Amino acid sequence: MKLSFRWYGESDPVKLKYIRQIPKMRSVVTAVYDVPVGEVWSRESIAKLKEDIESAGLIFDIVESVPVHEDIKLGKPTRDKYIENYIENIRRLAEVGVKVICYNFMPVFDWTRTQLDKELEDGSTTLVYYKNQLEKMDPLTGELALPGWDSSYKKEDLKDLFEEYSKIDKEALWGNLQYFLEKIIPVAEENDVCMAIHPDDPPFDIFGLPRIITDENNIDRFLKLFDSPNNGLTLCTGSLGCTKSNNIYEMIDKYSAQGKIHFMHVRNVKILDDGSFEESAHCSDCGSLDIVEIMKILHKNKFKGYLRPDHGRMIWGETGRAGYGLYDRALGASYINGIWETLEKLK
Ligand code: DNO
Repeated sequence: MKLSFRWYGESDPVKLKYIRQIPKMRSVVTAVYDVPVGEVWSRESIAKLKEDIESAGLIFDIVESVPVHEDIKLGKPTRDKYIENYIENIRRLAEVGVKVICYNFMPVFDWTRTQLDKELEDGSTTLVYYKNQLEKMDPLTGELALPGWDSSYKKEDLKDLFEEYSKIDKEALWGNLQYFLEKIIPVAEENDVCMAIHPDDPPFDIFGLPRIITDENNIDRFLKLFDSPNNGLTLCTGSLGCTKSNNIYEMIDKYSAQGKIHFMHVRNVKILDDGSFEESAHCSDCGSLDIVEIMKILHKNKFKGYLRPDHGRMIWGETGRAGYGLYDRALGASYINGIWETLEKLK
C-alpha cells in the first residue's frame, strides 16, 4: 500500500511540511489548478508541483483529478479537441513520473453534500447529505457553492448544461464514456499510466442528471468497455458505501483480486434511516462501514496501489476547506496505517 495525502497546492492551508510529518506518508495527491477544465496543463506548472513536493521529502506520482470537460461527457462535436488535450495531459504527467490519474464522469457536479459544517455531538463539524435538504436545493439559482463543484459555472452556463443533459440518457452517457476510453487508454498504456475512475458520489442521480458509476453491475460494465490493466478504479469507500444496496466488501475483494483498484479513498459514513448520510471519523465504530474489514480484504489481496485517507471532520478548532483539513485526515492516515502494520505483523 502506498500511503498518500491530498493537497490543493500552494494556496492550501495544509502545508506540505506538515503532511510529511504524518508517519509513513509517501505520496502527495494533487493537480494543476491554474487552467480551466479541458485545457492543457503547462509543463511549468507540472514541474513546480513536482519540485515543491519533492523538496518537502515526498513523492509526486499520482494525480487527482484531470477533470473531463462536459463536451466529452455530452458527446459534442467539440469533444475531440478536449480529448486531444486530455491525452496531452496524460503524456505530460507521465513524463515527470506520474503513475496513476484519478478522474470522474459525473455530469456537471462532482461530489455533492447538502451541508458542510454539521455539528456532531462531540463539537466537531462534518459534511452531510440530507435528503430533505437536497429537495430544497435548486442548482439553477446559482446560489449554491459546494466544495466539489466547479464554481466557475455561471448561472447561464448551468442552465444551458442542464438543457443539454436533458437530451442525454444513461445509455448515451455510457456511449460517450466508451468513446473517451477508446481514445485515452491506449495512450495510458503506452505511457505506463493507470487511469482510475472515481465512482459517482453519491451513487445515484441527483437533480435529474444521470449517474452511471454507481454499483457492481455498472462497474463490471465499465471495466468491460475497455479491457486493459491501465483501465481501472479509484475505489471510494464512502461514495459506494453510502447506500446499503452496495456491498462494498464484496466489491473491494473482487476488484482488488483482479488488480483493478489503482487508488483507494478510505473514509467512513453513517447511513441514516431515510437514506441520508453523515461523514464520520475513519474508525470502524464511528460509522456504518467496517474499515478494519476493508483493510483486511486489501491486505489479503496484497494491495499495492495508492491509498489516501479521505475526508475528515473539522476538529480541534481547525478551519479551512471542508473535509480537507489536516488534523482528522492525519488521524485517519495513522489509524489506517496502524491497521495495516498490525496485519503485516500478524502475517
Ligand atoms: C471528493 C473527491 C472527489 C474526487 C473526484 C475525482 O472529495 O474524492 O472530488 O476528487 O470526484 O475525480
